[in-house]
Amino acid sequence: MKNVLVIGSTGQIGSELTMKIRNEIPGSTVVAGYIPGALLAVSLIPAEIADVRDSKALADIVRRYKIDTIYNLAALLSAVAEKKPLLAWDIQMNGLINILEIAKELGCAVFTPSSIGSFGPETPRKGTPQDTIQRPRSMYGVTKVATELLSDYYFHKFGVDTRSVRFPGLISNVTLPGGGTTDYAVEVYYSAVRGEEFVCPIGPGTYMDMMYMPDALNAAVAIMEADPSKLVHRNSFNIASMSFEPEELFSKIREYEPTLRVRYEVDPVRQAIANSWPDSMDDSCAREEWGWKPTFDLDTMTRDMLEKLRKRLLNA
Ligand code: AKB
Repeated sequence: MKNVLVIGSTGQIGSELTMKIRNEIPGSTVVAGYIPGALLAVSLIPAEIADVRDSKALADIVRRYKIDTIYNLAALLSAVAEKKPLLAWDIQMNGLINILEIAKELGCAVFTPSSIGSFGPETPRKGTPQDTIQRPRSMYGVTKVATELLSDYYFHKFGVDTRSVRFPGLISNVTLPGGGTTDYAVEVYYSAVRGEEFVCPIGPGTYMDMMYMPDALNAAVAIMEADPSKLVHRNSFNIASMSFEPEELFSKIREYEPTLRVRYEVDPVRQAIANSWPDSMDDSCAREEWGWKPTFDLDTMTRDMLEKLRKRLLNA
């Protein structure tokens, strides 16, 4: 990776990934792709408007900056994709095929994340295997399975270097997610630090895989840097670090913020999606094929989240 384009650079993953690659990959140029109207931090420059649906403009950026690796992070998350399924399809699928065509023509590697959302109710819930039933019932999930298949198709058919991981719910203290099923696990930390009551849209007992952002960013970089001769799989690898249900998360936060108050107001759309997702994935293929290893668990993540948010939100 030398000249990298991050599409969706103002989003939850993109805002941190852009800086990480710049800081950690020596000699890299990272172009921050954003859509008009997005709030662009000055630190993200060089930046270019990069709408995945505008393939001519994208190809122009790739040519001008001699891009060799594209991180395609443009997506509507699961709950919002249920409300706008056609827009989700347009961004996730038409956008992806534009990127893959450009990659084929101009010789780029492509990372397009998949998700626990690519699984469905028939998938084994515990220890979800790498290769298993993927029959999601949400539009987000449908686009994620299609993303995996299309990315593998471009690899096998045209030799495009596509690779990716299935992200769990991502928890970060920097940029808030928007419209996901797992967002509650981020938002509750903000409520805890602000001393506000948290209204939880996901019911007690609902387990989902979750991950702290630093581990997710490590995975996104490591998979693209991995030795291709060791990769049996490509699109996409299960990666896991922790799985919890809301009460376990709240008890952990209360160890450090004892006054956290929570009330449940279950959102039927998010709950139905969460019920169809795995409880915990088996990530042994990622560990074996490219050395994946998470560094945060629920306790270390909670301490770090609270410390960073107290500093940022309360100056404490
Ligand atoms: C969502 O909840 O939609 C995302 C995901 C798990 O892919 N965070």
